[in-house]
Amino acid sequence: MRRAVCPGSFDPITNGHLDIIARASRLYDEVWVAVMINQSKKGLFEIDERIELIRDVTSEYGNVRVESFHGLLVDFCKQRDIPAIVKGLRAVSDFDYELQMAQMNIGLTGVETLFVPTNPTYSFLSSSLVKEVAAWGGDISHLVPAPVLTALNKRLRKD
Ligand code: COD
Repeated sequence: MRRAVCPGSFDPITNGHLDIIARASRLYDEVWVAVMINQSKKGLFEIDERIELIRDVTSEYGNVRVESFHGLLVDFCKQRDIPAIVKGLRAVSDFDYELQMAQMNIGLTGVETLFVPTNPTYSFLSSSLVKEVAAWGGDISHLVPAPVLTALNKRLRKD
C-alpha cells in the first residue's frame, strides 16, 4: 500500500491545506494527516477540535486518516510505515525552510518529501491570516470549509 503524510498545525484547516490533502489522496492509497502538538504555542483550537474539523472535511475522500503527533515527524512516519511526506509550497519564501527540513528528514530515516505547488487561488492563504481577518470581521467564507467557518465564528463569538 502506498502511504503518505500531510503534516501541519492546522489551526484551523484552510482551503489551501484541503487542496493539498485532496490531491495527495488521489495519488496515494492512504493519506495520514498529522496534526502537530506544540506544547509551547497555544492555538485558537485545541488539538482534538482541529482533528475533528479535519475528519469532517476530509470524510468524502475515503482514504484519509487524521492523528496528532508530538516529537519528530520521521518517528510518526516510521511507526506507520509511511515513506513520503507531502507538502504544499506557496512561494519562494516557503522553500528555504522546507528544503532544510526535507534534507534533514531524509538524512534521519530516509523518508522522502514531495512538494506540491499550491493552487494559485490559495497561494496567499495561511491559518494565521484567516484568524486575523476573521477576528476583525472580514469575510473568509471562500477561504475555509463551511464547518471551519462555523467553528471560527463560534470561537470568535460572532454568531
Ligand atoms: N497552499 C498550499 N499548501 C499550504 C497552504 C496553502 N495555502 N497553507 C499551508 N500549506 C501546507 C504547507 O505544506 C505546510 O507545510 C502545511 O500545509 C502545514 O501548514 P501549517 O501552517 O498548518 O503548519 P506548520 O507550518 O506550522 O507545520 C510545520 C510542520 C508541523 C509540518 C513542521 O514543523 C514539522 O514537520 N514539525 C515536526 C517536528 C520535526 O520533525 N522537526 C524536525 C524537522 S526537520
